[in-house]
Amino acid sequence: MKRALIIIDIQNDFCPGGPMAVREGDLTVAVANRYAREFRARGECVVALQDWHPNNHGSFASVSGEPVYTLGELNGLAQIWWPDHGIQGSVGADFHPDLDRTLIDAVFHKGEDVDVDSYSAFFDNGHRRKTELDRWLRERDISHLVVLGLATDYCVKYSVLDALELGYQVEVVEEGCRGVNLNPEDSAIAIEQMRNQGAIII
Ligand code: VGL
Ligand code: ZN
Repeated sequence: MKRALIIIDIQNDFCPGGPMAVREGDLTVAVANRYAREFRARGECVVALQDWHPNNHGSFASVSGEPVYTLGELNGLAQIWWPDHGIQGSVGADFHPDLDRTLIDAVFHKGEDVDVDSYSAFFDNGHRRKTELDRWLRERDISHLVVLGLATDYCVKYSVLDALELGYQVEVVEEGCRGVNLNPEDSAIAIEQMRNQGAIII
């Protein structure tokens, strides 16, 4: 059984001070670094994801003209209109400065297609297109994922649910995750959904 650590979207825009700040988002950094050091010390892989949108991404409230954090529809899929975030090449899209990049073996991007949002590390929200992550993991016979990062109720949740569906064993490091919580219960509900689908919450 080979394992990989999957670090989800620990980017400046999702940390305090950013346009889409997740409360205590920056507290995930030390946890990520600690796990990453342990994985590397055992010769296991560390992978990081980045939300990586073009500046006119269809999920942006600035593009739809709707108020931020309200619900609408983008190409037939339910869509929350987000503040501009994760713009390719911007400082905001960069990893948090304290995240130790020297421990990361591979970086994967998601959300590059303007027409569809992409919370999961594996698929867009319409499950039409797949990132390279699944193939990269399979090529290395990695069957067990340890997941942490931002945000519990969006990118962490959808990445974990897709990973379970793809047949991975998944552990979620709860202390290494924080949520957007548009409704205060959202992260707790997300943790329960992940657990119900077979994830082990540690
Ligand atoms: C995320 C909403 C939109 C996340 C990214 O990283 O959880 N959520 N884009
Ligand atoms: Zn996004």
